[in-house]
Formats: sequence, C-alpha cells, structure tokens
Amino acid sequence: MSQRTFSIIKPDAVKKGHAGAILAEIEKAGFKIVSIKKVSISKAQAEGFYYVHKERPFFGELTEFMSSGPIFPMVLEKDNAIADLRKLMGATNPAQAEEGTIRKKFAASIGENAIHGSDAEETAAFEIGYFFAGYELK
Ligand code: IDP
Repeated sequence: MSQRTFSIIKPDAVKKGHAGAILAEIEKAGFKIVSIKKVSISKAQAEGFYYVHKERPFFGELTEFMSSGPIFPMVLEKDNAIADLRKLMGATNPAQAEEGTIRKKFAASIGENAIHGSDAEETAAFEIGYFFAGYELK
C-alpha cells in the first residue's frame, strides 16, 4: 500500500553538491517526490525536530550540524516507503553501511551522514508536519 515518509538531504551532502545525485537515487528506487524545498534552520528549530534525541550525548553536535547550512526536506511516496527508504539510506554509520546505499556513497561520518529518513509511521507524520503545510502536500 502506498505510504508517505519524510526525508532530509543534510547540510554535508548539500555543501558537497550531492543533492542532485541523491535525488536521482531516490527516484531510481521508485519514490515519488510529493514535495521538496530548500531551507536553512536555526539551532532551536533543529532541536525541535530532534527532540526525541534530546537526552543523547550527540544532541548538541547533531543540532549544530543540522543548522550549519541549507538542507532539502522532502516528502516521498511509494509502497512501503518508510522501510524502503531506511534500506536505501544504509546504516547510520557509513562505515557499516551496505554497498550501494546512499550513506555508503555520500556520507563521511556517523554524524555527517548525508540523509535523514523517518523510522516509523508516527515519526513520519510528526516530521512531515514539522516542515510542510497541508497545502504543500497535494
Ligand atoms: P538514523 O538517522 O540512522 O535513524 P539515529 O540513531 O536516529 O540514526 O540518529 C539520528 C542522527 O543523529 C544520525 O543520523 C546522525 O546524524 C546523528 N548521530 C547518531 N549517532 C551519532 C553519534 O554517535 N555521533 C554524532 N552524531 C550521531
């Protein structure tokens, strides 16, 4: 059944000029891009987005990084979108990511790892609503 998920091309990938190549991988894998935009977020906005991680030791580093430059938040759609995007992204740490995954190809480290993808339906709903208004999701 068709499902929506939320993704972000992170500041490291945008800075290195990999946004187009990552979008091509996503489309090649069968995802429809429902909505996409280029934005820069503040540290406070990054903290709001990642509030589930607020107790983790890397929270400061993560929110600093996510507010360090432009990002491409987007809403993607396909059958089994949430799990399939996680598979296409690869492991959080690119050193452990499988060959052919986006993180294997484009990520440099566990922190600066090129792409975000929602991990569950509830998270996807929160994350889509954090970046997009209803009228942007036709
Ligand atoms: P995920 O993005 O693969 O779902 P999570 O464990 O949910 O991974 O962590 C969220 C994000 O936090 C990661 O994508 C990465 O950018 C950052 N992160 C995770 N672990 C570390 C770490 O040990 N050091 C620095 N940043 C980290």
